[in-house]
Amino acid sequence: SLPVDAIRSLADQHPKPSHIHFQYGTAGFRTKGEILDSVMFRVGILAGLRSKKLDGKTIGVMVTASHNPEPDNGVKLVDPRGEMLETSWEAHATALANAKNTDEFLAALDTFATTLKIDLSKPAKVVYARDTRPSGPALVAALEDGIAAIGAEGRDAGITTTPVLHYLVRAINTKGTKDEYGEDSEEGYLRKLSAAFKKLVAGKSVIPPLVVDCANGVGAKVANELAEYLGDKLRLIPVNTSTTTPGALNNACGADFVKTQQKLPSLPIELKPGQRACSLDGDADRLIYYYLDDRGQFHMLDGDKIAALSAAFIGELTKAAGLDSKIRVGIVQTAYANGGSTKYLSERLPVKCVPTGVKHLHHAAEKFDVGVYFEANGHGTVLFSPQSQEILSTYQPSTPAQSTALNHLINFAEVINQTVGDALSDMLMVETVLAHKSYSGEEWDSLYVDLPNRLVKVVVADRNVFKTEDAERRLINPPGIQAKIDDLVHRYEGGRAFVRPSGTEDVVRVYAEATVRTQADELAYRVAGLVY
Ligand code: NG1
Ligand code: ZN
Repeated sequence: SLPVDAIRSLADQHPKPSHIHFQYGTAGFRTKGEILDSVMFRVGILAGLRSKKLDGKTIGVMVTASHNPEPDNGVKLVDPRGEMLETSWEAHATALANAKNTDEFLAALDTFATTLKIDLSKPAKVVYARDTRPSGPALVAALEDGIAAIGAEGRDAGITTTPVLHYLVRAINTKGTKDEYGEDSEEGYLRKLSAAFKKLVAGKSVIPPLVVDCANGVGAKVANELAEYLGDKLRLIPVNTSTTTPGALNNACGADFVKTQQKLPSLPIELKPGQRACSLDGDADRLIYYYLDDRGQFHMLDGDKIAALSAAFIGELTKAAGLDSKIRVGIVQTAYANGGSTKYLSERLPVKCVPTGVKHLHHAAEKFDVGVYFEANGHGTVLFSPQSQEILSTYQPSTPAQSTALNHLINFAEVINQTVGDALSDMLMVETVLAHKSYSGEEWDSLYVDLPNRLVKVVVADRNVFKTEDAERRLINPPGIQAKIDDLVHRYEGGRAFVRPSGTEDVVRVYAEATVRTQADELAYRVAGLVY
């Protein structure tokens, strides 16, 4: 049965603020850090119960608000394979977080454990980490109270990136099995990635140094460590690494800033023409590249460009290895993918469009032998199915060229963090492809031309009335609006626009693209006018 007394006495120390409704959204709970104490405590208990439900497998908890402002914070659960929490548990998390007081919370827990048939006598293990936000330590303390209250064993992974935490969860749960993912430590992660990268670029000419904007967040710590492991193979220049300067996190820098502002972040060094640089977001699970051309003009290489670069390369490798009939490469995008990328990719490979949110992308990518998924904002990874991993490890190449390609594929699967989007791992993947193809940023950029686009937020009375279909590309409610959007879109050359409620902010997002910059802007603002 539930350790009611232990839970009660600790729960009383973490009361829920009365006027607030919490929601487990696409990125877990996310709001101002100062109101999250009760949520953290309850998530600790929930993680313990999830672990018990899954026979004592280790569950992950990440405390971060990613690219959001410094005063924000958040928390999300990670399932045993390093993936996002199973969808059906999101509603349970929301219900538990909103129980009004300790009595209601205990009653909700009891019903929950009974309905889900959770065997409370099972052991429970939780591994947790946080980013660099000032609200982090207190929130982790509340989380630890929850973990202790349910009698789970907690492991503190300290301050690290979201993708490292996901990696840890998978590594811990596969330890000693034939699917062992890697050593279950941050060093193990760094060793795995850097070793695979070094094999991939062995014999390639010297790679020019890479500026890495760390958004003044936790990525700075791991990027600095990675730089040591990589040494001369790839000289990283981590910048925006001020993790203790108040207000610096994600401020005028980082992947989200670059993507949404479509301009250079503030950098302490000047980029030379053609020199490539990249930005991580506040928890290092998003990556955006860019460079300035000879005229000083800014060029962004976003998640779509990363998908195009890497998918094409994997396709070439499978062909060169003689495996193209056995290993089918596919791409998963969302409605935010630039129309230019969708055109380029669908002429070459199968492309699937799914609703926003990593879990949708991840699950769709699992249906391919090798599934490449990226959100335009730079969150993404590549998944090798168990069958294709099996093929790679047993295949007998018949020529030296096939053998080389096979080894590259094997190392490619190692350099990629297959649990979740990982800025640093994706960066090594990009650098691998650039080195193999001897591409500059400009050559990579020229794979296809991005359509000018504009993303705007609209604050509405109730975003929940906005309902979509067709992977969020069409609005079905409020009635009548989609017809008006269609009308507008037809008037713009290369026009495309859609409206959807955000899953992480209390806003509705409007996206528009068109052949000409001013037209894309105009279309976005006119569509926004329809929902306002
Ligand atoms: P919402 O707020 O639902 O648009 C945002 C991003 C998603 C995803 C999630 C989770 C955009 C337009 N949306 O979702 O792609 O990354 O946050 O962090 O970038
Ligand atoms: Zn993030």
